[in-house]
Formats: sequence, structure tokens, C-alpha cells
Amino acid sequence: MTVSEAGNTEHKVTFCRICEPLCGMIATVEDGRLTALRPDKDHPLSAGFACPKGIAFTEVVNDPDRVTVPLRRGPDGFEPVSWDAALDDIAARLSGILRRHGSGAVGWYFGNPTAFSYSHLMAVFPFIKGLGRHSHLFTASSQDTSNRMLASQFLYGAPTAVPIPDLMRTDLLLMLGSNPVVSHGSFLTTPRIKDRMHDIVNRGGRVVIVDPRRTETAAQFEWQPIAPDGDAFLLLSLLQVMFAEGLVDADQVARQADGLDWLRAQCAPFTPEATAERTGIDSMTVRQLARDLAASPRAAVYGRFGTCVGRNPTLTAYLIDVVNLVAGQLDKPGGSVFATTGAPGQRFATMALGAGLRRAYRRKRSRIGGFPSVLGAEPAAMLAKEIATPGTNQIRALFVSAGNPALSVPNGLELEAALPGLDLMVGLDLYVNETTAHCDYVLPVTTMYERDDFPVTFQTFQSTPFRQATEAVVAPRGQARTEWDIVADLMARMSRRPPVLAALVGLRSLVERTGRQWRPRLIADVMIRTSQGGDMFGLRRGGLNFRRLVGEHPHGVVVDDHIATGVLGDVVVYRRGRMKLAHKDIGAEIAAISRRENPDEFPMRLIGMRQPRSENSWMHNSPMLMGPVLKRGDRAHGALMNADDGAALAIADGDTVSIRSASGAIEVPVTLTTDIVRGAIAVPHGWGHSGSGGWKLANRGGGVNVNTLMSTAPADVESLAGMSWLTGVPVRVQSA
Ligand SMILES: Nc1nc2c(c(=O)[nH]1)N[C@H]1C(S)=C(S)[C@@H](COP(=O)(O)OP(=O)(O)OC[C@H]3O[C@@H](n4cnc5c(=O)[nH]c(N)nc54)[C@H](O)[C@@H]3O)O[C@H]1N2
Ligand SMILES: Nc1nc2c(c(=O)[nH]1)N[C@H]1C(S)=C(S)[C@@H](COP(=O)(O)OP(=O)(O)OC[C@H]3O[C@@H](n4cnc5c(=O)[nH]c(N)nc54)[C@H](O)[C@@H]3O)O[C@H]1N2
Ligand code: SF4
Ligand SMILES: [Mo]
Repeated sequence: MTVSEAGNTEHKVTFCRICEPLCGMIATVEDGRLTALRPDKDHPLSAGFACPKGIAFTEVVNDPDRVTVPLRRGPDGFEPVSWDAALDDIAARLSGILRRHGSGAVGWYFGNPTAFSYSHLMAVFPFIKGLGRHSHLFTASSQDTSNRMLASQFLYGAPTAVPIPDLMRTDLLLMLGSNPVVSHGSFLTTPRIKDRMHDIVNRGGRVVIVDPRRTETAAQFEWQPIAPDGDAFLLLSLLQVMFAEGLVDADQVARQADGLDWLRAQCAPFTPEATAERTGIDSMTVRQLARDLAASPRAAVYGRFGTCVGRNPTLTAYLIDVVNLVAGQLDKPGGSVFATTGAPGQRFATMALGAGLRRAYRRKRSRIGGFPSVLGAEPAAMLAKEIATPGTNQIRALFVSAGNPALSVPNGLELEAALPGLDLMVGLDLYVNETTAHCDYVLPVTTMYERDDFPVTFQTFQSTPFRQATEAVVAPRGQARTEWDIVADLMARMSRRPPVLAALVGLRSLVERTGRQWRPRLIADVMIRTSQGGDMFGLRRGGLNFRRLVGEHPHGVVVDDHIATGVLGDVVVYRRGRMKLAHKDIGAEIAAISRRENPDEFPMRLIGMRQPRSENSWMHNSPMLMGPVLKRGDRAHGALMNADDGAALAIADGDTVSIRSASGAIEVPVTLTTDIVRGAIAVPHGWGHSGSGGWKLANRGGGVNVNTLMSTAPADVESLAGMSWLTGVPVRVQSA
């Protein structure tokens, strides 16, 4: 597969990188231009499936509103400049800031699409960390997954050890806080995930969806309603029942983990009767669920986004794994399993990584709020305060790549007020969005179809071990460049280069002197070659490498039918390869949870809701997804609440309501339904494009930024993983 030449039509095999299933795609390229995308029937796993977002991506690539040349802020708004002018000025100003204030004056926020591009991830992380000890890194993870990674750091010693449900073999799937029929799965790369979940039922098993809303997923399987942010109570009760009813095989658990007695004592007070008020789930249901999980030969508990953004998300993620462990379902076929790549030496690499991150977690604290460092990052909820609060290590230069924190982090208004105080702000994005609108420079980047890739991030989240790599299918539009190239060029131009950056620049020229290109695919190639199915640098004949994947297996290769089990001893990097259950921080969370109180003046609970034709804040400029002219009847932002709550508050279907929290207020139209628990109101995020952004159709879409209701007070940010509080937020709802 090569990049298109002019004057012909080609159909190129590639894959989508908007969300986690990475569905196979066929790109039609005419005269070097991407003209259509259709699902790849020959992809072994997605087999002809793609969702509307994936198909609509042609419109993103060719969007007239896309940034395709470097932009500099002038007196009359953004104006085009050359790459040389932009990067020289950025390098000079950055060097000056480093000279005057040190590395603590520089911050980088990278958003969700970063995880879907190896050339982005591998460029930004070493750059910002290489600036020096005090530089600030923020990511979307503190609104998403940091709690999950930290729970793994506690339990297994390394944040990268994240178990997934063995969907292909399980007979009982308990899914909390996830809506894969819409989201297509998260921390779980399972193409056609809905079909794979129906397979469970078709082979006689069960799928139970624990969610405050009868979601698109819950409607197709068994719905177990729960009060928002009730999951930790439910999980503690499941454990309490397993211990109290003697359902635990203590010998087996003792072979896998230390600290079972500590855990038993922690759970003892949480009988299902005691937690029913917190969860809204009657005690008999909880008891039966505990028995089923322990008795089923193949059961798995899985929790995602809805369990990651409440008040105690690290505890909740910890408890999910511990329920799997205690039920005897961890690291066995059909249970909760670790999808390793099988690369030799991985344990030692993970050991070193885990030790370093555990040390950073203990020692490094954020300047504002004193939050620990998780995977080298600080809570994004503190970004505005880190910019606005004077003092040593105050952020003066900020880079934002593939993110829109003005809409995605709590209290976007506070952030938008802080951004103009920066001395330098640089965005790397496809668009001028609500955040990059504040930049001094917005630099044009490639879309996924304009770059080669191998999904490094998702290899260990795959339900079926699989490898696929792709070349770029079209050349970058305009002057767009990969983040890798932008960062490399910037480093080369900096007059002040901290030692790590100097070493990186040196390494690059060393590699290039051998005639090779210093590119991320070198690293991906090593990963492919040493993983399961790889050629081991020639030791395994016919094995995979990057070149062979794109040349001989463009649709990808299944490298094993199932995830290997019995690997816990290799995954856990603590001494003796055993999980550690007893943690002071977890004990403190459990002790605090019963004291959690809800303010009377905000009697309802706000939850979120993803939509099939949105991707966080960034696909609202596609006519295919929004309706070409956005007439009435096309997409509009709105909330969902229970019809009985509506009646009690004299709110009728279609009314505009005001939703007020301790932090702010918004107004949206509401739809009344019986498909949500009483007391909850659901509002999608990613809306409220302000008009300062350059995406014209998105701006016409209206709606409001729900994160206006979310708090950035340090006391409202989870103290362990720095998670933003985005679900179960106390609100008051009134007719507007
Ligand atoms: N179409 C579409 N797909 C997407 C995205 C998108 O914006 N649009 N975003 C992508 C991203 S970035 C991510 S992280 C993934 C997320 O994908 P998922 O992890 O599947 O998350 P959501 O779809 O947000 O579903 C979360 C569910 O949790 C429920 N919930 C809320 N509060 C609670 C609670 O306290 N307890 C429980 N048990 N449930 C609760 C909500 O009602 C909701 O149904 O989706 C990805 N896929
Ligand atoms: N209330 C509430 N808030 C939430 C959530 C929620 O469910 N409810 N979800 C949270 C979650 S899970 C997430 S992941 C975050 C997402 O929040 P963010 O990651 O901060 O932002 P996105 O809305 O995903 O915007 C992504 C930006 O990246 C740009 N982009 C796309 N591809 C590329 C690329 O290849 N390179 C570059 N440089 N830019 C690119 C897009 O144009 C867009 O501007 O939101 C979080 N915030
Ligand atoms: S589900 Fe849709 S957006 Fe996600 S990878 Fe597949 S086609 Fe792309
Ligand atoms: Mo996310």
C-alpha cells in the first residue's frame, strides 16, 4: 500500500482511530484526495462494521474549517504564517521562558486523540518530561482513566496492568458504568462489541448492565438500575456477602494475593442491607449477584467511565478487580484477564516503570492542591489555577494538543479566563476549537489517514490478540505535519535545551547518520517483532514486523484465538508476583465513604450521556453527523430525566430547565422518560461550542457546556488519582 499518486482511484486498506475498536476501513482515494470511507468486510474482527462517525471522517479530513497552515494571532484574529516563522518564534519564546523561570513555567495538556496516534504520544511525553523536573503535564485521563491506572498501580505494582473481561469466553458479564452500544467499548478493544455481548447470551450466559439509565446497552441486555455514584457500596457489599456466606476459596486467593484478612475486615460493615439506601438496590438482588459471580465457572466484572468520575473512583476500580479476585475469576478463561503482548523482558520493563511511578506518586505533589503524580501527570481540574496562581512554577507557556479542555474539564469558564494570562500558548489541532482559540499559534496537524500508525496504546486491551498497522492513505492536507515532526523541529530550534532534549536531538542525528529515519515506527516495529506473532528479528520465520503487516496483512492478523491466562505472576511486579490488597489510602477511602453526605439544596444527581454521532467535543462540524444545515429536527443538545421527577417539579416534556450546582448553572431542554432512575438527570458533554472556535457548523449546533456545573475546588477533586468529579454531582433542577 503506498500513498496515492495523482490521476487514479485507489481503494486502500486501513483502520479507524476515532474510538477503541479500531474498525477496519477501506479508503477511496481519487487523485490523491480521500473521497470515501467504507467498512472493511475482510477485517477479521470488525468484518464489515463501522459506525456513522467512522464513515463521516472523510468530512473531517476535507473540512473547509480545518486548520491547514500555521496560524498566528494578530490584531485582527488569526493569520497564516510560515512554519519557519512560527517555530522560530515559539522556540525563541519558549527558550526565554525556560531561561527566566525554569521548567516549572511550561505545561502541556494532551487530549483523547493522542492515545490513537503513536507519532503523537511518543513525541509529546519525552518532550514535556525532558524539559525538566518541574514541567507540568495534564491529560484527559484525569477525566477518564487515571483512577483505573492508579488502582492497578496499588494492586499489581504498575499502572499498565489493567485487566479486561474475557468477553469471548465469559458466561456472566457484570458491566458497570459503560454503554458500549454507543461508546463501542473503552479500555476494551473489541470490534463489534455489541455482537460479542449478544454471543454471551446466545451461548446461555448473562449480561447485566449496572447503570442509573436504561441505556441503549441496558435495553438489549439485563438492566440493573443503581443510584449515581453507588458502585463502591455495591462492590463492598458483593465482597461482604462472599466472605459472610463462605463463597471464597481462600487458598486460591492466597496464591494470588496478600492481605485477604485485611480486605475481609474492611468489607464487614457493608452488608447489602446497610448499602441498599446508597445504591437503590435491594439486598436480595445483591446477595444473588454475589452468589452467581462466585459460583459461575466463567464470570467477569468490568467497570468503565461511569465508575471513574464519581467521588471515590480509585476505590471503585480497586474493588472491581478485588471482586473478580475474591470470586475466583481473576486471570482465568472467561474471567477478568490480562492481555499481555507476550514480549520477553516485558516484566522487567514494567517493574522499572512501576517502581519509578510508585516513587513519583509518593514524592511528587502538584503545586496547587497537593495532588500526587499519576502516570507523570497532574489533575487537569487544576490547570486553570496552575496558570492563574502566582509563585514559583506558575505556568507561563502552555501547549495544548488534541484536546479541548475548555469544554472537557470542570469549570471551563475558569480556564478560559486564565488562558489570556499566559505568555505563550500553542495549539496543535485540526481545528481552532474553544481552547485553541486562545492560542498565540495554532499549528496544523495530520488526521489519522494522513499518517502511518500502529495502535501501541490498545494492544493490551484487545479481547482477541490482533495486530494491524497502516501507512498513510493520503498525503497531509495543506501544510499539516505530525506532532512528531513538529516537536522534533521545535527541539532543534530551541536555543536553550535541557539535557534530555539535547540527548534526544543528538540521538536523532545519530540515527539519521546511519541512513535510517528516526521515527516512531522504529519503536512500533520492535514492539511488533518481539510480541506474540512477531518475527523476533528473524528468529521466528514468517513472523510479523511492521513492513510485513502493512504489505502482506493489510487487514490485520489475529495472533491468538484467546487471551493467555495464568499470567498474574508475570503481570504483578511486586516481589513474589503477588497482588497487594492492603493499602492505607484505600482503607481511608473506605472509612470515609459512609460519611459521604449530600447537600439538601441540591437534591438531584447529574450524570453524563454519550451520543452515537458525537465524539466528545470534536465531531460536531460534520454535516453527515449533524444534518447538513442543522434545521429543526436535526441534532440538538438536551437532558433526560425521569417523568415522575418531572411531574413533581411541574416540568413538562420539552421544557427548558435550569440545572444549578454549587459551581454554576446551565439551561437545556429536557426530555422526560421512564428509562432513568428517579433523582438523576443526564446531560451529554462536548456541547456549547462558543463561537470563538473556528468550526462553523459546530457553533451553530448550540447547546451548553455541562462542565460549567463541575467543580475545580481541590476538595472536589479526588485526592488519590486527581479525578475530576463528573457524575453524581448534586444539582437542583427547575423549570426555566
Ligand atoms: N459515540 C461516542 N463514542 C465514544 C465517545 C463519544 O463521545 N461518543 N467517547 C469515547 C471516550 S473518550 C470514552 S472514555 C468512552 C467511554 O465509554 P464508556 O465507558 O462505555 O462510557 P459512557 O458511554 O460514557 O457510559 C457511561 C455510563 O455510565 C453511566 N453512569 C453514570 N454515572 C454512573 C454511576 O455512578 N454508576 C454507574 N454504574 N453508571 C454510571 C452513564 O449513565 C452511562 O451510561 O467512549 C468512547 N466512545
Ligand atoms: N462532563 C463530562 N466531561 C467529560 C467527559 C464526560 O463524559 N462528561 N468525558 C471525558 C473524557 S472520557 C474525555 S476522553 C475527555 C475528552 O476531552 P479532550 O481530550 O480534552 O477533547 P476532545 O473533545 O476529545 O477534543 C479533541 C480535540 O483533538 C483534535 N484532534 C483530533 N484528532 C487529532 C490529532 O490527530 N491530532 C491533534 N493534535 N488533534 C486532533 C480535535 O479537533 C479536537 O479539537 O472529555 C472528558 N470530559
Ligand atoms: S466504532 Fe466508529 S468511530 Fe469507533 S473505530 Fe469503529 S468506525 Fe471508528
Ligand atoms: Mo475518554
